[in-house]
Amino acid sequence: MADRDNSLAPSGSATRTVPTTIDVVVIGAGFAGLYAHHKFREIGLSAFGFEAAPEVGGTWFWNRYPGARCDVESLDYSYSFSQELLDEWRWSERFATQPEILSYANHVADRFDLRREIAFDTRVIAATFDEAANRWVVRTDRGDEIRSRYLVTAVGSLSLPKAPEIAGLEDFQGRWVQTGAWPREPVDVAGKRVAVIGTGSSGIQSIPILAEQAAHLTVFQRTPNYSVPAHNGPVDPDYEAEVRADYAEHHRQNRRSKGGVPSRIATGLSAMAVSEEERRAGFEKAWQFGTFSLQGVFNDTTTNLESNAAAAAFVHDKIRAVVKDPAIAEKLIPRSYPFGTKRLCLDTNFYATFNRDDVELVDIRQTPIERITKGGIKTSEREYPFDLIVFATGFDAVTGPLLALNLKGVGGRTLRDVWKDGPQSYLGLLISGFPNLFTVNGPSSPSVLTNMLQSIEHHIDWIVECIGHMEKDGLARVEADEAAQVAWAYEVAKIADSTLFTKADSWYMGANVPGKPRVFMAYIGGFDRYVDRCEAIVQDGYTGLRFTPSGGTTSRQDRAVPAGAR
Ligand code: N01
Repeated sequence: MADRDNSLAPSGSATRTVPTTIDVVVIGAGFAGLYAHHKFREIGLSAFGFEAAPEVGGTWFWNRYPGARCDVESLDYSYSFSQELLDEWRWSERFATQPEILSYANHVADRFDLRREIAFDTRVIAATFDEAANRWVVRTDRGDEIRSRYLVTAVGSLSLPKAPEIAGLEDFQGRWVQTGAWPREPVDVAGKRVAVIGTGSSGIQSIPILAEQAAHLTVFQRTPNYSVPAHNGPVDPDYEAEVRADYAEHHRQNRRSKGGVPSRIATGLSAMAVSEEERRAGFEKAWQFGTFSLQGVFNDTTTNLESNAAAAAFVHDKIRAVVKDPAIAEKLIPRSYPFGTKRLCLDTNFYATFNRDDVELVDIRQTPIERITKGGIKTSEREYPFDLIVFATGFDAVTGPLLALNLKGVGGRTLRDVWKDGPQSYLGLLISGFPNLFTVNGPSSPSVLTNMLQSIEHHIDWIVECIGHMEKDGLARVEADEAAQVAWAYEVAKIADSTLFTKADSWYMGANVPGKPRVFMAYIGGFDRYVDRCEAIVQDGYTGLRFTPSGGTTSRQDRAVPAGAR
């Protein structure tokens, strides 16, 4: 949901030719959508894409709030499919900023000439499977209707911002914005009284920058988060040279890791198997190194309560050491869930920002927000005046963007209905009852627990291989076998339950959206194991998938390549 100053008007003047039939419709032109277009072109299938934003970039188009940057190192958060692309692109910082990542997405779109098959400023509002013809019928908010043999959703996992859930917003006479749909034109913060609601990654990244610009900043915190210093800076030239010397090996190691990026400092030991001194030294090394290594320096931090408590206590001490006012430090210390079970944040000066005289922290568990008023925010304690309210309140993650597509499968069943008790999917790639639909980074794939660029490339490669197999063997239809899907869901849940992750009220669990089923939405068995599993399924002749041979319905016309759009 965009803020009211942020509506991106359709660029109606642009030339826009949407074909009526196509091999593949790809929804979304972020990193997944772009790569999908490149791959489908490679195997000679026609593809057409829709993108709600006016340009490519997906999450990196929308999340342009101050301080937005990636929390995966730039050298890893890059496509690996093209050696030329790797050779020609240079990242300036260890963790790239949103503008730099958006330029990268634009560079890729230009370099591989990907825009001509994408209609921008166009949102898919519904897609229905026509069983008789084995076609998806896709409709958009601009009145397009297109029929395709395959439908690929590349809609992102964190792309549907949660609506602000606080009463009275319509009365507010100042300005309000959301981090997840930040306006393109500059938002005037200088000299303003600013509120930030939310202290997840988006809040934690933006708060230090907003504090520098605003006259006064008030942070409304519901649940404190664990954050580690990013130690950002220029890309280390020695490390870059090492990676570039053998990029294929670097990429191979990424795929063989648990999260799509191997830890460079993991000990492989339980935190409880070493002395207290060694444990502290391990945590300290991870703290100084940055990235998510505090979670992985010992191998049981998110599975063993004792090890977890040791990591938590280490961060608690760090917070106390940075934040000068002990009462504020105690408010910032997370206690209500195990360390790392809500997504760990990487920050630059987050905790130190609370040492500023012009920054205030309001614990809304102690003094809840009652409503937004004409002039600001009223808690149970008092009313705070504001010129600008920033909602850093997160997303309807993973399932939200898929449900928003209004998908209708076999027998006219809607995805919303099929998923009313939680998402069901085979490998996060296919859904029983929704033939020829492929979901990139769908629920029950490793997705949000990994370096997304790795997961994206892996999923698109797998999908394109599967579709290539269907083309070669004249198969008209594929869907997940229901029993295989149930077995996969069981396995995913069993692994999640063996960790501490299910103990937190996190967005991974759907707990941040009122009424959302409580299900751990990602495969946490490791990216390496997941990749192996996907490969084994292919080797075994696509176990768990049901194919239907072509009844000769594919016509030449259906396969025609469209005249380019835009
Ligand atoms: O969202 P979040 P986010 N009233 O859900 C609070 C990725 N990401 O946009 O914890 C008051 O984490 C909520 O409180 P609580 C990354 O994967 C990556 O920050 O629900 N408060 C929480 O504090 C990340 O995990 C990058 O009690 C409300 C905050 O708002 C994911 O996106 C950068 C509220 C929301 O935190 C989401 O991060 C940014 C309400 N009604 C994001 N509703 C990088 O790559 C929610 N909150 C660096």
